[in-house]
Amino acid sequence: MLLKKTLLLIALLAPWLFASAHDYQAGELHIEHPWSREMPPVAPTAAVYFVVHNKGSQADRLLGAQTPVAGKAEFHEHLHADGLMKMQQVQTVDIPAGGEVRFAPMAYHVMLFDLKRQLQDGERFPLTLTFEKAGAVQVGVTVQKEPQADDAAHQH
Ligand SMILES: [Cu+2]
Repeated sequence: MLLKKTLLLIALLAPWLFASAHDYQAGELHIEHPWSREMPPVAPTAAVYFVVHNKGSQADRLLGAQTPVAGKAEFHEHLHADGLMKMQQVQTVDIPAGGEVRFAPMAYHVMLFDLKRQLQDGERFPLTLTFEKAGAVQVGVTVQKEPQADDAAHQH
């Protein structure tokens, strides 16, 4: 009896407990916790982060991203060159078989240009990611003030 009640309680609480840890499936790919940091109202750009796990035996490749909230979305990587840190556009991102690629601050990110409005803490906006093999998948990007919830979500 007690066990049943406990399970029921967990089932009821789970959506709130894991509200920030959302994920998506596209074929053999698993896309974990897409998020973006809230930017000041005047900021013309924002960045989107997530982790792509490839559970399959074939490599895949991220070819493009699109969202209705921005005029343009590009893949960027961070580089250290001559003691400086800069970011530069990459056309595609390889997702190795059985591996994972982390889009995170100071690493790969999806850069959004020509934002049509401020993205605010707590909202979720759609982003379509197109993969060479897995095809197109729409994910929901959660806007957060801080990255902590994301870090916590990955401690497993
Ligand atoms: Cu960038």
